[in-house]
Amino acid sequence: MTTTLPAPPIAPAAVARPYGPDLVTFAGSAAARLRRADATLYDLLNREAARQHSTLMMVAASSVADPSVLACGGSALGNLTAEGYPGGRYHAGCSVADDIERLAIDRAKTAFGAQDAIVQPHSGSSANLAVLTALLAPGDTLLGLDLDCGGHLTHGSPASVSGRYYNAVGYRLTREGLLDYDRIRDLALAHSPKLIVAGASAYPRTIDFARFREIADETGAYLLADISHIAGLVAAGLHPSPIDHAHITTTSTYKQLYGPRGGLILLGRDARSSGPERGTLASTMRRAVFPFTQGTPDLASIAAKARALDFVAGPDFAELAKRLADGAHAIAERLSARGLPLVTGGTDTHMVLIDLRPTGLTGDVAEQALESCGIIVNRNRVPGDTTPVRTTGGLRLGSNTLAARGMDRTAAGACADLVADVLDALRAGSGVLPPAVRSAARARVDELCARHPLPGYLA
Ligand code: DSN
Repeated sequence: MTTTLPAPPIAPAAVARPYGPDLVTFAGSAAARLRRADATLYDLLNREAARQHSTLMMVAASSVADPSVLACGGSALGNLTAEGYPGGRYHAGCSVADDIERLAIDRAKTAFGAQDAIVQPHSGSSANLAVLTALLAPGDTLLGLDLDCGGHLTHGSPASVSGRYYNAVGYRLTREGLLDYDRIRDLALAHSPKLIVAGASAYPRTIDFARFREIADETGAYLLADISHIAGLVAAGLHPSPIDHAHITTTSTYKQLYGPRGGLILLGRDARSSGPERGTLASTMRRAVFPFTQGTPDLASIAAKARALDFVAGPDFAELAKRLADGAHAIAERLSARGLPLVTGGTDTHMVLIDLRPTGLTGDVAEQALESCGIIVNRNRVPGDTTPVRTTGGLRLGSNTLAARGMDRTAAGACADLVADVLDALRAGSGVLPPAVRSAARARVDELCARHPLPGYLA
C-alpha cells in the first residue's frame, strides 16, 4: 500500500476512443499469440479444455463458467493494481476499475437481495478468514460444523488458521447425518462462541438459517452463513436464503454461481448495525478484506464475478437452478434404486453423498475407477467415517456441471446409472475394474458428452 494523491479522471477523449471488442484482451488473437510464444503451455491448456469437454464433471464443488466469464478473467484488467475500494483507491488509473467494481457490487446485491456486498475476496476461504479476523481475537471461540461431518477447513479445522488460532468447537450430525439444532444450541450455551458458522462442504440437506440465528441471538454470537455450495439455489429461491438471518454471508463464486475463482461477502439487514469496534458491520468487513487480509484486488476476477452475477440475476438462471436440483434428485433416486446407501437417504440440494462403507469399497479406489471411465467425482468422508482422510469411506457427487450441459432428470439419472455400473463392477472385481466395463462406460460418457456439450465453448 502506498500513499498517493487522488488521481485526476481520465480525459474524456481517451475514454471515448473506439476500442473494438478485440481489445478486451489487448489482442484479439490472444490464443494464437500464446501458441506462438509458448507451445508447451498452449498444449497443456488445450489438453485441459479437451479433458473438460470429454468427461462428466460430477464434483459437487465444481461448475463450468460461461466463456464470457472466462473472457473477463483473461482481460487487460489483470494488469491493474488498484488497492482500496471504488472512489478511494491508493493508485491512479482506477476510474474504469471503479465502475466495474461498483457494477459487480450492484449485481451481487441484486442477485441475493443483499444490502451490501464486498466483491474483492480472492476465494470463499479468503472471505471466511476475513470475517474471522474481523470478529474474533486470537483464542476466541468459534462454533462450526466438524470437517469430518462435512464442514469446511475454514470453519475451525485444526489443519487451518481457523482452528489453529481460534478456539474452535465443532458440532456434529445426528446418526442419520442431519444437523441437530438442539445440540448446536447446547454447545453454544456451554461455550459462548463469539461466532457460529452455518454452512458446509458436504451436507446434502436444507440448512435452517433462521434457527441458527435464534441460537446466535440467544447466546450473543455473530452468525456467519457460508453458502459456497448452495449459493445458486439460494439466489434462485430454491433454498432458504440466509442473507437477512446471518450477520454475514460468504460464498465462493466458482461453484454454483458458475463464475470465476473468487469469493463474496454479503450483508443483509445487519449491514448497517454497529461493528465490533468502529463503524458498521459492513465497513468492518470491508476493512477486514482490505487492508487487513488482502492487498490489491483482482479486478479481472471482479469483472468476471459481475458477468456471472448478471447471469445469476437473469431470467435463465432459475431454469438452470431447477435443472440442477432436479438432476441431483434423479441421481439420488437412481443410486438408491441401485442399492447404494446415501447419507440422509437423499438430497435437498445439488449434492449426493454415497456411503461406500457397506459396499466394502473405499472412496479413493472408487474415485480412481470412475475417473478412468471419464466420470469425475471426489472421495469424501461421511458421518462416522474412521477411514483415513486420503482414503475415505464415501463419495461426493454434484449436479452443477451436468445441469449446465443441459442434462435433464433422465440424463442425470443415466449418469448415476453409469456410476452405479462402475461401482458394481468394481465391487464384483474386489476393487479391480474389468477393462470391458471401463471401455463400455467410457463409450457411454463420450456419447453423453457429445449429446450435451459444454455450453458456449464449441464454435
Ligand atoms: N470447499 C472445497 C470443496 O467443497 O470441495 C473446495 O471448494
